[in-house]
Amino acid sequence: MTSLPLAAEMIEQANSREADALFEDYTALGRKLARGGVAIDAVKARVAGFSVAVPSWGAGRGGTRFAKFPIPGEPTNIHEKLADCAVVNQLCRITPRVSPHFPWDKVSDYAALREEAASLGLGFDAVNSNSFQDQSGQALSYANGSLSAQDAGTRAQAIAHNIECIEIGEKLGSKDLTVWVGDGTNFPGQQDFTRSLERYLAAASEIYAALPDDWRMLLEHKLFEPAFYSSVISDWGSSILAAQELGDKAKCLVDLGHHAPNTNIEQIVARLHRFGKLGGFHFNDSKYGDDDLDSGSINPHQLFLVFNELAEAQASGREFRPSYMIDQSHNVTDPIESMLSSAEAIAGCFARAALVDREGLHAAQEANDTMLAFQTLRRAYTLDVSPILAMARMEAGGAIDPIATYRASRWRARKAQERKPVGLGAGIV
Ligand code: PSV
Ligand code: MN
Repeated sequence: MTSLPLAAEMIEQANSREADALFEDYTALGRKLARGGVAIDAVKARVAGFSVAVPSWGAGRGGTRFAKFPIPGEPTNIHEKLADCAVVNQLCRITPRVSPHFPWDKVSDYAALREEAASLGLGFDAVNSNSFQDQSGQALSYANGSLSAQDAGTRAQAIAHNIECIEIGEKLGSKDLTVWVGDGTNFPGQQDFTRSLERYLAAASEIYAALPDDWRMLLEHKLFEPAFYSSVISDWGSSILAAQELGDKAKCLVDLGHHAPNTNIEQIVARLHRFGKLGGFHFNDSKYGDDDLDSGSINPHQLFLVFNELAEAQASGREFRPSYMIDQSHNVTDPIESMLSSAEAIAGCFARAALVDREGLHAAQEANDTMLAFQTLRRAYTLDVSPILAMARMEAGGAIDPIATYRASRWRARKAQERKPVGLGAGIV
């Protein structure tokens, strides 16, 4: 039986105060879109079908590698994280899956965890392995790498951990394993580029061999950090080459914060899709590096352009099955509010991309009418689609104004009475 964390009446009450204004705004936007031959209800139906997973680790106040500033009522384990993710989904209705990270989210009974999630209206998305950090009691250290480590025993340990993640994921109903390794070097000469990649490929192929038929292995590239001179899977080039070598079930995952500043990420999206290797996303935003800021908070235009390429990809007729996840670390906000804000930004870009006059865009491109092509994108980008998102949310039982309704629920203050305080320290979990 489903038992959602917030009282439905509280959401309905909050909505009743906003509903008239929403209907007015929705009607006005509907008229505007109709002038261009677009039916607003059709766009709303597409938005209603859109979803993005939230990361279990995103439910906590992460931190930078320097410090973290916990808040009272923060979740301290996977059960409390699920409850917070359920609050997010109950309010925004587009985050029905949680992406867990192991061993951070380890429990003794995964069937029970799956049931617990289902009772909160949640399922599980990709499982994430962690061979970028040592755990207490771990036999061998990842200080010198994991899947690409020189030491065969360390590689075997990292392989076994990834296979265990697949086994856990099967119990949770996941279908993807996301593999990000922090492997790389801090000094020129520290490791041989080719030999370390060879070791990574051999180890990754052992994990790949353990994938069930209907699973995918998502390879997440990252330019730097924790390794600051070279990373083994540093960019989409290394990622796609590794995915091609591993096989069909290996795809590439694009974390928006894992590129050099000003990289044309939307073009990478188009390339990966063209070669059948676009596996998924970790949405977040950044100004400098892997800042893990809230989606759309720094560069909403880039997020729109990524979704524009996704809309092109979907229309292309080629296989299109990217998995969407948020990957953020909240240092100074309530994580629930940040996830609500990000989910809205992501869905907003999805909606705007759906509103691009694609035929008009293609015609302008064919005619070399640069300004018209640009303006076709611009027209969609500058639309305020918030009435469409709010209407879809309300109709699904969510909140017209998710953050205001969350604040009115006093969820965090209530949890502060029940949950153990989170310790100080550094790091994202
Ligand atoms: C690495 O920076 C990363 O983006 C990977 O997705 C990790 O698994 C995640 O952050 C959480 O640490
Ligand atoms: Mn990531």
